[in-house]
Amino acid sequence: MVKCRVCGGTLDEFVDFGRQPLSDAFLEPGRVDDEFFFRLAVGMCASCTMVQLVEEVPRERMFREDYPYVSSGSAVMRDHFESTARHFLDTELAGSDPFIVEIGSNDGVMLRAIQKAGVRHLGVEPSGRVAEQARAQGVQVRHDFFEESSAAQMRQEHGPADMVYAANTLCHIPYTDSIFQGVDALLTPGGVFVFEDPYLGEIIDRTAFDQIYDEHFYFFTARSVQAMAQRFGFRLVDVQRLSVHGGEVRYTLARAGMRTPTAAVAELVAEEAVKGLADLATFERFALAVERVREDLMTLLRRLHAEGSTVVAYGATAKSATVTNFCGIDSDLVSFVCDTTPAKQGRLTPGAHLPVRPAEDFAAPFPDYALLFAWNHAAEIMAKEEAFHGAGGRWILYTPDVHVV
Ligand code: DWN
Ligand code: SAH
Ligand code: ZN
Repeated sequence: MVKCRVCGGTLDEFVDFGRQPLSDAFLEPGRVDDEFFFRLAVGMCASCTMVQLVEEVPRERMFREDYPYVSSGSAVMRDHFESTARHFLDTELAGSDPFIVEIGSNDGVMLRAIQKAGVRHLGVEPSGRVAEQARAQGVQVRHDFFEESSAAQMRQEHGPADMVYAANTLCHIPYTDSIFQGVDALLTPGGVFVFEDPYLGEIIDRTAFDQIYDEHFYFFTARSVQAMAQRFGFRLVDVQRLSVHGGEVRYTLARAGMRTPTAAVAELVAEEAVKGLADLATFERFALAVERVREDLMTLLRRLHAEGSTVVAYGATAKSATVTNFCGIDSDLVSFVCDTTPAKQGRLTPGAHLPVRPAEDFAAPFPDYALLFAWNHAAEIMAKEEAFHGAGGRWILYTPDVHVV
């Protein structure tokens, strides 16, 4: 019986993607035989309603020296984090000599604006190369995993923090007890813990099954975050929906009794009850919708292949590991994936072994069809690649269903 990583309750499994590789382990062409695989399946806790993976991948396998994802690769994300930093500077960090700690600061996409404002900050980032990229821009980074012990040291070295922030990172960390103990050790009495992650409500609405991969351990709702916060002496005091990465929610937590929750919290919790975001039946319907997408996508790709159309993929996302390996997409159906990330180029995608090529190869010449793995950046990419569409090229999307535009 698999137990909930937050509360120890029993997990009800509702979808199984089978054997999957590490989503961000892009392979050197000569080294394809020592890949790590695990069983990717998701369940909901019958007690606290937290939706989570049933199998945990050791963190050191994922967040290594050569972790390839760089947050600054999207202009929309750069803007998002710059305005996030400005918002924090105007609110939580407006007092005297404020201090912010960011968990999973990556290449410093958010903290560099904090640094430019001359505000005390510390990023905590276990992946060496991106941590170094942040430092090269003047951002203070502790090359480490955030957890209880590292947080206690940070408190000793730097004093209390007015806020702890994590974007697209808290959902990556199974060990919530250690995280909350660390946050508790670091925060001032009136401080806040703010984190933003893909929202389960959006994943269900969009049948965005590719948000499910090794690194995404939790799929939050306001209700499950509320229960988790309460367990560790915190309260959910605000929620804000964000449009980035296919739909996220930013959660604000404060110590019990320190802040009055906004109306938005109760509204979102009520909306979730109506949508059935704690009902197993909702997730069983999701699992059926996922099957449908797989069938439709493979039918389309096989037809295009039979017709002699050229198909390449756009964006070697972590998400796409689930799509390629669950659906069975190989390099006969999709000849390569183009991507702007130097660390991914010249490598093969995990499991499916599609070659990754530089973004410039997309236009040399344009394919007939482009499978948009980075669908969460659709507006940015489609605007950038207008010439592709203008030349008759068509985008293939698979969320919420398979369609061509
Ligand atoms: O949660 C996570 C998010 C924040 O980032 C991590 N676990 C891992 C990663 O997930 P992902 O790889 O699915 O994220 P993205 O942002 O959807 O990845 C986009 C990919 O597409 C990157 O490799 C960069 C690339 N790209 C591109 O080639 N041209 C992106 C844009 C915007 C472009 O124009
Ligand atoms: N905040 C960035 C990066 C998200 S990717 C953004 O929103 O774009 C997730 C990041 O979390 C990776 O850089 C990974 O190395 C980091 N990470 C994973 N576990 C962590 C932990 N325990 N403490 C701090 N960072 C962690
Ligand atoms: Zn639970």
